[in-house]
Amino acid sequence: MSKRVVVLGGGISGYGSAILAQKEGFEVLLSDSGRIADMYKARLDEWNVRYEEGGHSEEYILGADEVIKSPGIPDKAPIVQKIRTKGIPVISEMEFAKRYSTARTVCITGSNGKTTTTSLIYKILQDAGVNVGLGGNIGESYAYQVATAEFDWYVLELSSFQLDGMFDFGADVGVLMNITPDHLDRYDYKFENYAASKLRITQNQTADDQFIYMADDAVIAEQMTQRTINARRLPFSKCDAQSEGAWIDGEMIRIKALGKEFTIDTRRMQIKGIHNCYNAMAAAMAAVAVGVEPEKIVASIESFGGVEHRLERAGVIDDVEYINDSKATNVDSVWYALESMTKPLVWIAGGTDKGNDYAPLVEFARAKIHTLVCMGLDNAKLVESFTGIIPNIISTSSLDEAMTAARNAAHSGDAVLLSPACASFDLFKNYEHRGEMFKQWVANHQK
Ligand code: UMA
Ligand code: ADP
Repeated sequence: MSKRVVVLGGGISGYGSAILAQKEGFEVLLSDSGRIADMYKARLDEWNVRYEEGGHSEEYILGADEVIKSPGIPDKAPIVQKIRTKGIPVISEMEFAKRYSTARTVCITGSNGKTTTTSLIYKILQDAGVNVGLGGNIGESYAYQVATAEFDWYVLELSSFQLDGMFDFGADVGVLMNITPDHLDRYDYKFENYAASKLRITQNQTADDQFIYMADDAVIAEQMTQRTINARRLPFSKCDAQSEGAWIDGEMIRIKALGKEFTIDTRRMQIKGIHNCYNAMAAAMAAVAVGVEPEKIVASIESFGGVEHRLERAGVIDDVEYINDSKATNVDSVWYALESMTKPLVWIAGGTDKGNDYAPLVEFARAKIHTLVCMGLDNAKLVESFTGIIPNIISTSSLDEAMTAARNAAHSGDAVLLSPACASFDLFKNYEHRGEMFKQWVANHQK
């Protein structure tokens, strides 16, 4: 009798896992408590995968040998609790798919900068002609690609939710960008649990692997003292010259890793701000680890234009620049946005608060922002946090209202920055929708 594999969740993670499980000859059921998108159903049908929607058939599921859980389904979900009580192993798409792939992996995690760094590494490898796939918390399902494509390398963006379901997976090249508070609702509101989840990026790494990490991050440093790191360490830092690693020296990034030494002129990079220097340092070292030549790495980094909704230039109206940073959904990402700004600012922020502490932003707010436009259904916390710090605070409850207020408050030579520090679910479907609406408004008001 073949092993019974149940896939929980029929989104992009689940449909790919179910198809791979079917291909590998398991008895498969994909079970979704809600609706499965038609696009995924069509592919499941193509592969004759059995699926159910609108509920989980408990009895069948509790007879599974292994469960592949989609990352968005919390451990608190009743079905997951029952599965765990029965002692059935629960793994993630990444753990499952890696078993059937011989491709090597560059895996990127962290609280902020994952998508930018993952995209940059992918671009460098593609530009260099490496046969590389992209997956994880970005793009197409990794498991679906393992079932249908042949790559030599994968660049995988990993969320903590995916890492939590990874046990035997070992990254050939692991990258840890930073650890700052986020998603605490999934970690019993314990920051140490979330931090420990991120450090799973190092598990099963051997001396032949590389671990690239941010050396300026105190939480990472502390976590590293608590576990054995077998991989070769390649730290990156904004200030410390490393015996092996990457650091910033004036306008130059210096890389000294795995026998290669080279520099990147930050003035030639299109992505701006210290955070993007961190992203470039991490990406450059990951590419060295894959075997790309330094000149190619430098050229690809210089031509990288960044990712949509991350400090993206949306346009200019009346000599005021509009910048879309809708993906900044936590305080740390806004800190880096403000750090990188050189013009006087009108700052649009707000949305669904995730328990934010705005104290780290106070100094930049005082120095750089003359107007805060709060955009959300409940703006009380933002207003309270910045009263007496930002001279002009305006409360609004729609994008149109917020944009009009921002435009009226901005002077020639200023910038209007949407960098919300909050999730978007009060007024928008998601952060992409918020960013699109912002850009649309700017486009509609440009002459
Ligand atoms: N569902 C159940 N039972 C439940 C709860 C939900 O069956 O009890 C079903 C829903 O009805 C839905 C499906 O589960 O059909 C959704 O699963 P999912 O939330 O895991 O979403 P996917 O579409 O499979 O996408 C997931 C990641 N989503 C989350 O972690 C929330 C994607 O990351 C990831 O790209 C994808 O797997 C591939 O691995 C997105 C994300 O927002 C980009 N990530 C978070 C972030 O970046 O902050 C972590
Ligand atoms: P993630 O995938 O981890 O959410 P993104 O690359 O999508 O990361 O960036 C999310 C937000 O964080 C954006 O507002 C971006 O400008 C900011 N950001 C990008 N890189 C970093 C970094 N290294 N440190 C802090 N913030 C960053």
